Amino acid sequence: MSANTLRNPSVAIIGAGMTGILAAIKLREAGIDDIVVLEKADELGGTWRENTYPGVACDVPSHMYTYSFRGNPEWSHRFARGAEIHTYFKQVAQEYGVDQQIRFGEALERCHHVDGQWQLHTSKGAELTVDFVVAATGILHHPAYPDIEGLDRYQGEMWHTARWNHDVDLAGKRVGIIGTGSTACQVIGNIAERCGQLTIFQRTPQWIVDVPDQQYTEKDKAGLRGRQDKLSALSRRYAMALRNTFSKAVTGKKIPLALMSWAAKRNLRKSVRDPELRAKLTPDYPVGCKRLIINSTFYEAVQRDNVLLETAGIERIEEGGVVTADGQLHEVDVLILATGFSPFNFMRPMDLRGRDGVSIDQVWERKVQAYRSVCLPGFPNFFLMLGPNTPIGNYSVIAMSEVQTNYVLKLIDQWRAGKLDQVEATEEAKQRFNDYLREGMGNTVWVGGCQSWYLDADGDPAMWPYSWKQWVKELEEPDLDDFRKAA
Ligand code: NA7
Repeated sequence: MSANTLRNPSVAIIGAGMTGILAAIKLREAGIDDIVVLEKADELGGTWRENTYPGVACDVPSHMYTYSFRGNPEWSHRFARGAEIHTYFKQVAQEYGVDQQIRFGEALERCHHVDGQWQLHTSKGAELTVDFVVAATGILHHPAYPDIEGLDRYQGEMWHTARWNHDVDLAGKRVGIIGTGSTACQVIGNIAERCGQLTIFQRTPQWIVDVPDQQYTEKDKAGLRGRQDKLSALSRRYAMALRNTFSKAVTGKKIPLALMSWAAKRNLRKSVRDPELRAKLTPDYPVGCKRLIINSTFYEAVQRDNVLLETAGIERIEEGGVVTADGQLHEVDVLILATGFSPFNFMRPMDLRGRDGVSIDQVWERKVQAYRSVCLPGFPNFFLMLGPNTPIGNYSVIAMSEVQTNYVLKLIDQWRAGKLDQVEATEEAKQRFNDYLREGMGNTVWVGGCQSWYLDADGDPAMWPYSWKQWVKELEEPDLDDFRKAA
């Protein structure tokens, strides 16, 4: 079939974050321009729009945290700050004309598969009918609020890190922070000096490695301007380094795992002098079991005179502060919830119904699974970006999304060429894929006995247990035998 006889699909993309922008760019490049991007907020940027807490930065090296086709010579540091990443996505969306296709302030509320197409109803009351839907709704999107007795009784200022209240000045205040994940570590490193007193409520200590956060000079940036070749080479170098260290370590390769463990343990030993404090900060699970934290400010902050690391465990919250298991009331003026996200929500809550009216909540009631992270049996012509078991551990989600977008485009090509009307993975293929994932999980560090956001309700990691290379290979070409044949 020649290019001009190809069918031209209409596509709705849900979400204008990193993956939604990417999907729109790539669809347009493929000659598909009947695209609408529905964005519930008034601005694009996803997680980088929502997370504005002090110290917010990406823990993947900045030159790797870009689209492969559009490097950024302007990064200020090896680990880019949230605001500059947000700016980058806005710039790219503008350069590629994608911003024109975004409908801001319009959430997708209903998405039903009817007579071979998707019928959409938005928060503005609009009704749309499209051939394909791409759910680019992000992973770490729904703040998780802790289930602690009395949380609603607290009378001071309180907020989740993803909803930072910039109207409150922390200077001189008694501040409490619940959690010691990547986010908390960044926040603590940034605010400790300003607070009058900072109490960190730690439930579980975390392993941390310190990768120096080099600041890029004007000369560094000038040398990269207009040089996509150099930017790509830099990105490849970081990607290679991460693949050979973190990615191999977490999937159970002995030498990288030993090196990663050594680096984290050495960092703690070298950074924290007081043996009592060091003991409190020492995890009892293997390095990498929870997502390894890359941070160079937390250990210094936690040793300040105005900072207390409280490990007694939270009993309840009262009007004036936090009561720990030893009965002590820690009075605080501000309480910050650095308690992470609910990653298994994906595009929910949304009234999403596939073929035969089956709802996503029914399909995922027992387990959140997909076929190759991208396709859902029962949901034809519907694709997930960064779906379950995308290999998210300490690697660039942008690189992952590019692989997935390429795969999605190849499936859409089948439709365009008239070979498939309904692109739908079979239940059997999904099951086989998930059995294959399960086989690999036993070798990984995520099943090392810790609790983390990687694990689903059954304690199974929603991660990719094999190598990056293997993942790229699996998504290189769709295996059409795994898709339903036309009726
Ligand atoms: P994380 O990594 O999920 O960390 C959440 C933290 O909050 C962690 O220390 C939790 O302790 C703690 N937490 C959660 N609920 C409670 C309750 N009820 N009581 C006490 N402590 C609690 O989220 P982040 O935002 O830091 O990072 C998420 C990802 O963002 C990160 O991996 C990067 O990819 C970017 P726990 O360890 O569960 O005992």
